[in-house]
Amino acid sequence: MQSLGEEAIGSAQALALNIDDMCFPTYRQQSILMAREVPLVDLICQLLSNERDPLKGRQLPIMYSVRDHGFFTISGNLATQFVQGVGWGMASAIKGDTKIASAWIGDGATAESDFHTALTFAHVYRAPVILNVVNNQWAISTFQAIAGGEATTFAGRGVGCGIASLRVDGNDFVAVYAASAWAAERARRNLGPTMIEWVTYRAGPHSTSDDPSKYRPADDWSHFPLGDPIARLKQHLVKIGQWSEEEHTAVSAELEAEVIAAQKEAEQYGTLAGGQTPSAATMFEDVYKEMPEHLKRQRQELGI
Ligand SMILES: Cc1ncc(C[n+]2csc(CCOP(=O)(O)OP(=O)(O)O)c2C)c(N)n1
Ligand SMILES: [Mg+2]
Repeated sequence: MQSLGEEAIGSAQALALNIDDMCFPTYRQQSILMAREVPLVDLICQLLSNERDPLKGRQLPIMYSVRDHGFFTISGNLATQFVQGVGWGMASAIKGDTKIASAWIGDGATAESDFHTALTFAHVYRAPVILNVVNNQWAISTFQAIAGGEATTFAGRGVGCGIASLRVDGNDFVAVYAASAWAAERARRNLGPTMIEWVTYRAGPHSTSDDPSKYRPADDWSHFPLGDPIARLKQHLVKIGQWSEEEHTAVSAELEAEVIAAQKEAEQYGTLAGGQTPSAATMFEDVYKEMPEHLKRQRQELGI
């Protein structure tokens, strides 16, 4: 799963949050991990399911889980993030804490009942949560209008539930930061939840098993009026004199080298073909606090 075309959303919101605020992301907000400086090597080791995979081969490759960076386990079950994020926010408020939650959902997944349940609970209990709806126009091959995004906006559903709601250009990094900071401040001051519909475009395929040319014109993204978030941020910074073409080229090369070096390092701990996977003994660990007798016996039978 990629975030091509949607990079600004997760990364700018992460900068507007405190490090101990809890994010309940979908697979499209991997940029939160990068903004929170989770080592790329760890992420790549999970992609390779190798001996340093932090989740020991128990999760799908991109379904990260980084508790100490406030990144709740990505779940393949869509919309669960909304109810979990609202519940976490309610718990934080009940404890008298000032930590807030940031919950994420896609346009398609708003059709799940969890979305509506989360809105009701967020409103009724004034949960300190940012309810992010990423409207990237597509739910695999299904256009967002099928989930109701044209008859009314997704943000409009929050208004119907009595929740302060915004519809924001998700490809404008600065706007994402500003709207997120406003919503975070409201949540922290106990003024209640905020819903934000981020309007963006899923520029890449849904996943590596998807071929978008089967259901949309190949050049569709180039016609999207909100453009490319990275190019726009660059243009803005150059215009206000905070950045230059030369700096951009240099940093792009630096980052590319960083990614390649991280990949090389991760591959030393095993590749998909290399067979350096977590030992079979690890499948008995981390399930029970004290390993029950029958599991100890099974482990002995395997001789590991
Ligand atoms: C509850 C549930 N229903 C269906 C699926 C299958 N599924 C996986 S991704 C996806 C499309 C989701 O689209 P959207 O919510 O717009 O998110 P996006 O992929 O665009 O970020 C579907 C239907 C699932 N994983 N979970
Ligand atoms: Mg979508």
